[in-house]
Amino acid sequence: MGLIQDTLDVVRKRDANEPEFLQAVTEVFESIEPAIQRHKKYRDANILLRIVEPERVVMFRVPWQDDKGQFRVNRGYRIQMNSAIGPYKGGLRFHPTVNLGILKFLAFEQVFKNSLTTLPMGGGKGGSDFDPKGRSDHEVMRFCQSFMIELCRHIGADTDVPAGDIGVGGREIGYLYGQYKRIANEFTGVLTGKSVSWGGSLIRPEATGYGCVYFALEMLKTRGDSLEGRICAVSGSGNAAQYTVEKLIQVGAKPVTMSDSNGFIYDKEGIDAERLEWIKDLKNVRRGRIKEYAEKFGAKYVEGQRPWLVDCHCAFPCATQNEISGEEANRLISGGCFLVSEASNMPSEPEAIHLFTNKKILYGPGKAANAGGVATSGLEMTQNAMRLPWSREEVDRRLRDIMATIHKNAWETAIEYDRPGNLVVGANIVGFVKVADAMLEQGLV
Ligand code: NDP
Ligand code: 2IT
Repeated sequence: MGLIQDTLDVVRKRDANEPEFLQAVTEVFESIEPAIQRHKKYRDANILLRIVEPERVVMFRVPWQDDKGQFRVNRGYRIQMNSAIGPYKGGLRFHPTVNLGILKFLAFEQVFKNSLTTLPMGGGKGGSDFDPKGRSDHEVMRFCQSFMIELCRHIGADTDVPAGDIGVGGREIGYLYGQYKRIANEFTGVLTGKSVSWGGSLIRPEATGYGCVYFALEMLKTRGDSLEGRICAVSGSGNAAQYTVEKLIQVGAKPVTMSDSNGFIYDKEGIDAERLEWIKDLKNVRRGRIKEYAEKFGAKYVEGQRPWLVDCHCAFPCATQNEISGEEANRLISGGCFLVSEASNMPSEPEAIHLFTNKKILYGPGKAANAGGVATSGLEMTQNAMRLPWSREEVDRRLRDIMATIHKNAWETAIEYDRPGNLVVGANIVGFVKVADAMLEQGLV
């Protein structure tokens, strides 16, 4: 369609050096074409050109001192993408590959994801090219404190509420929150993913992984199927992966792989609850490498490869963007895979998405399938505002309900726009329409 391609041309020219951002925008714009075609109001208001430009981008210097006393400098960012339906909301990523384009792609995805959750949250993302790997707790603390000295001017419980992402977990959120509190002299819900004893929500650590499995179960329900006895390939071994595996074990599935950036382990007996506890200690406390699992339990370790070589029924990418190529998608399908539920953001390359949708396997795109993390962050904000915590059961029930609603809305919208079963089209249109309508009602924003 002319307008969509014209807008994509503008973005391609303006943001030519941001390939991940262009990839995310192209996927969303091409899949919402039926809605743009059906509703003249979006064309008249040139809403695509407006929604693709961040409301605000902050970039800043983060100076810190390592344990040897050496002066170091990293680059910090916060992308405040869209606040049409609520305060900016989205995680912080600390990883050496972080740059403006990566964070813009993540912030853009976050806008539609947050809209899908049904909660009032705008979209944002931030982070730094700081690499926490191999750094002592003291170094991480000093870095977080320096990062927050600048970030604190731009955030607030009703303005912008960051959380974790790759390289930012409970430890980092603690240091960031402590520094914010010293500077602002107030105890508010300015970050989510906090510890339960000082304002965090039960189930928030579990939420991304649990939610991703709940979403898979919703997809399976449409075929009268379940995860019972299903062999599952999982990538990553961080927060999203650990709780995906935990829920898979609970629902009777058989997770057989996990990975990190060096390689993957294959345990054909299945990773059980006891072995998963060992992995949590390895990754969250000892901060070691997944290879050690193979040495400890006699499983197979494949260096330099991703888990998609393994025959499986279901795949749960939980590591990073572009972690399933077209070739790997082909391999997955020929190995018997009929379901992909994405806990990571944009894990499938465009060729892989085309294959999944053309072959009509059950495919849950990240912004729907991994929305449980940010949705539970929204529930943490609610509890902070009420100053009243909910029980584990209460939060888990709400998370389940939200994941079921996201699936239902995407499923029904795909039918409404003549793309039955296509949750990419369904989810992107649902996410887009709410934000676009809010922007139209708020005037030229
Ligand atoms: P963690 O930092 O806890 O874990 C990340 C995992 O992915 C690690 O095993 C890491 O391996 C691996 N990984 C990271 N980068 C790469 C890379 N470039 N190549 C290969 N492996 C890599 O992060 P999370 O589990 O929180 O995040 C994982 C994914 O889930 C991300 O895409 C994130 O955006 C998404 N997500 C996270 C949510 C959350 O609430 N945390 C919510 C929704 C989505 P290594 O240790 O070797 O780096
Ligand atoms: O990508 C994501 O949705 C997250 N990293 C979680 C964001 C949040 O605000 O909880």
